[in-house]
Amino acid sequence: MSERLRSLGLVPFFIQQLADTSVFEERLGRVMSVQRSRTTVACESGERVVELSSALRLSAPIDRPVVGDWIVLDESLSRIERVLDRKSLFKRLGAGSNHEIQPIAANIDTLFIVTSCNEEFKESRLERYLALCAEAGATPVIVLTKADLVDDPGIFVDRARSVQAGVPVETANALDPTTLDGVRAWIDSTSTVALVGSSGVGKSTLLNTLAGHSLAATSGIREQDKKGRHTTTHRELHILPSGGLLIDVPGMRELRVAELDQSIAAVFGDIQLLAAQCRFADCRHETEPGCAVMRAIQENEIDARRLANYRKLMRENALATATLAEKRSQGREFSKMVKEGKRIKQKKAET
Ligand SMILES: Nc1nc2c(ncn2[C@@H]2O[C@H](COP(=O)(O)OP(=O)(O)OP(=O)(O)O)[C@@H](O)[C@H]2O)c(=O)[nH]1
Ligand SMILES: [Mg+2]
Ligand SMILES: [Zn+2]
Repeated sequence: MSERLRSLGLVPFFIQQLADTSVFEERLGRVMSVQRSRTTVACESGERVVELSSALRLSAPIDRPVVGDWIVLDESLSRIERVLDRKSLFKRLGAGSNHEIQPIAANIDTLFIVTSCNEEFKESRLERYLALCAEAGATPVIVLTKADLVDDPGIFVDRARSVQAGVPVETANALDPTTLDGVRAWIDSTSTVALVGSSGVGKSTLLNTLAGHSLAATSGIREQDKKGRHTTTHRELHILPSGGLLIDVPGMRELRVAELDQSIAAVFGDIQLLAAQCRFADCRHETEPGCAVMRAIQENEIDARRLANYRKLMRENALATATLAEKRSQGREFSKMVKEGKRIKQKKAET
């Protein structure tokens, strides 16, 4: 395997998908960014802007190349012919009225869920990110930035630790490289880390400080509400000079969930465990007698916010999953109708 492709994160999982690697090496590439119709890939011979094959252009968003993907180019090295199977995929339900699963970043090993030691910090948002991370198949790390701006970052560390047992929490002043040893421990020369979190939490700042020079633009947050200015506008994969791959993801306003029942449950293991002790198997943990979850809330073992968010995510997920299923079946019905129409037309032409 070439050194350059290895430093881009190429591992046997992808090579195994190619019948003859010696032919393919110069045609293999990794998607560094996708900006509208402009797709940039890095390959053995350097970076190039490429097109998509017509089949890929017409495919569903989830099947099109996304940042982090490993792809195979055509012989002229100007068009993506194939997207290799992904090791992991961070995705969400498209924002607004676009009811479609939108891929965010592919083939990530670790997800840095970045949040700040200020009003931006919300347990419910972390729970949402963690559920999406579990579904993606990546290892989550909560990174608490702006630890330099509070007297006691320990309060935020405790709050972050309470969100899901076992998830590592690292604190940082994203502007100061001497505070980043904890964060650095999660980065190695061949793995890929994606940075996600609200606008203004310091994702690009962290990237720049880890790199030792400016790779991405950053800008101040609004003082009155600590909100960011959506400085980063597209997702981009960066290679650190010391090795390691970081995907900087713009702050997302909406992070809707769909099709991830089990992954939500994984984040709320404590509630699941209690629910197993409820008297009724279909207990909704509202007013039912013998409800172990409500009892735990009364006894302050879990907080009401956490249960409310669990319910909210499960409800949102069920609704979105049903809508998606309906949309897909309508799509299938429609293509059946088109096929049937064609068949009748052909029959008529024959007679
Ligand atoms: N004091 C302090 N300031 C920080 C820290 N991290 C980020 N900042 C500042 O916060 C502001 C926003 O940082 P960015 O890196 O642009 O935030 P971002 O997460 O990339 O935001 P988007 O690109 O909009 O998603 C900048 O002014 C940074 O200097 C930190 O740990 N400590
Ligand atoms: Mg940014
Ligand atoms: Zn119950």
